[in-house]
Amino acid sequence: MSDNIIKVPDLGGDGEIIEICVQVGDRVEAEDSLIVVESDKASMDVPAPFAGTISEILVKVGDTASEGLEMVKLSADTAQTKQSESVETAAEPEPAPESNPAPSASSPANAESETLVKVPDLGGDGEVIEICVQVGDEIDAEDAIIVVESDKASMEVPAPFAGTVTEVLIKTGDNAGEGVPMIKMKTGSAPAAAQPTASAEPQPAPIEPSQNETAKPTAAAAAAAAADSQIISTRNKKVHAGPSVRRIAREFGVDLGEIKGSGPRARILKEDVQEFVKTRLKQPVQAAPVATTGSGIPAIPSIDFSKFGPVKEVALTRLQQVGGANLHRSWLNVPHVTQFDEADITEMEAFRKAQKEQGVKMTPLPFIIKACTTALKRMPQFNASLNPDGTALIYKEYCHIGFAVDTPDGLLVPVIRDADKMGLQELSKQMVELAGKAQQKKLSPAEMQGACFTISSLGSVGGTAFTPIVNAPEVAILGVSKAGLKPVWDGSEFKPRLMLPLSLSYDHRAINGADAARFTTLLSKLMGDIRTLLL
Ligand code: CAO
Repeated sequence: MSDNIIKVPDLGGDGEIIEICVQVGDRVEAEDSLIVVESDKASMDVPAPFAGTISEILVKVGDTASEGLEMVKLSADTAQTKQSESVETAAEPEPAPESNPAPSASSPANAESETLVKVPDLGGDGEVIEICVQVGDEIDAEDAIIVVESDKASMEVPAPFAGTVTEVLIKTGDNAGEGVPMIKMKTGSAPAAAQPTASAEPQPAPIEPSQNETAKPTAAAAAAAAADSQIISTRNKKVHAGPSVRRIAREFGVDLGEIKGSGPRARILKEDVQEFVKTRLKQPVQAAPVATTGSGIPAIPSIDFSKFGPVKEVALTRLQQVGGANLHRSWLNVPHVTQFDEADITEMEAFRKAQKEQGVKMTPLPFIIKACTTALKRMPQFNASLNPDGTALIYKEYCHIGFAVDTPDGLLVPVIRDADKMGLQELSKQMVELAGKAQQKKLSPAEMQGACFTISSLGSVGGTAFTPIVNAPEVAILGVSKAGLKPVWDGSEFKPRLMLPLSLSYDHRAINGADAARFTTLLSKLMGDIRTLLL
């Protein structure tokens, strides 16, 4: 065992250490994350260059991670010491040895040096179907140099760094096997992102951007590019587009199948996507996405139903369109799970009916809202939202409850503010008032905002269970179905009990399954004995 000081490699700029992923005594494998660094562009894991045991940590969260900063001491196994020495050298800002370049590019050692860029490992051979550069072109890192087509996919081979093309050594029709020279490039300076890392030799990758950046023509990057730039069929149409164009299209939610490419072989260029988005923005509001979705999701083919029989097309109301788009967004973004349960509301119903006889009309819903606010107080993780990047839970110290109202124009969700501070009668009054306003289209935007948790009651309609869609960024929604009499075993005999079906859908990123089961169990308990609501 020997101690090796592991230093921060060239990250292409400074960043702040936001996480230390190891502790003294930890055994790490090569490539395991040591620290996470955040710059203004991305957060990146800095991996261990070889396997070993952490003997000392030399940095702390908040430190500036500059190139050469000593991060940890790593005791390598004896067998690995030799490799570790070269690793430490590699972590120093020294040029890569010219004699053993990575398969993709020889590293530019000096400013203005000419660099031979070769085809990286693409996971198999393919035919060059397009040359994307000419002599004299100034290209950026990741710009496509050639397009290779195999029997599985077409893929762009990106430039490993920015520079000027000085010679093109490959032509269409050539076989693009690993190591085939593609172009020569002149670089102004030795760029960090272009440092060749992955190769047949297990060299340490100095850094791996965690945000899906593929700056280096590694085997993994090539595979990702291959997957990304596969010729996909959208609306029964083949599209040619590279990874960067596909990324932009995904960001804008654009279906590439709708775009006519202006590049060679109808290839879709960045400008085509930008132009498409500009044109779309000028058009009136789009209907909720039905046949096409973007985000790389296969589109549902549009069908002429009149081929099969008479049809009539009726436009969705604006409310249905907007509501549909919101539901679709939640459905796509939130990993949903639904927890089912039943509450014995026999006693609650007896109380409600007694109240009714005395002239206090109330449906079960105010009781359900009351039970929910009480449960939300006890389990505040349900009265919360994930922050936008999903790294923290924002707990709300208020408790506003949304409830779904079915109107002829579509679904509306008015919000009862500070529902936790109200008694049953006040809740009932608010509910009736807001539901009435919803029916008459008189709800103000403020009356539909700020909910922490939503209830969707189909109890007056029927059904035994359903899976409601979480009203994101809320983290859970309670679906309520129709209560019915069921024989329930009380330990000595079956008794007829009025059972209320509950369906709790939740965002599994924020809520774990056990807590969801605890929440519905708590709700059942509270509704089973409404005296507990007073506690
Ligand atoms: N089980 C059995 N009976 C129920 C019940 C339940 N879970 N919930 C309500 N009922 C009964 C009520 O008690 C009432 O009967 P009585 O007059 O005899 O007391 C009857 O059903 C009608 O109730 P209601 O619909 O007038 O009142 P509500 O408080 O239950 O609901 C509101 C109000 C606005 C939520 C409801 O009218 C509504 O719009 N629900 C639809 C919500 C919806 O569409 N959700 C789906 C969203 S996802 O697409």
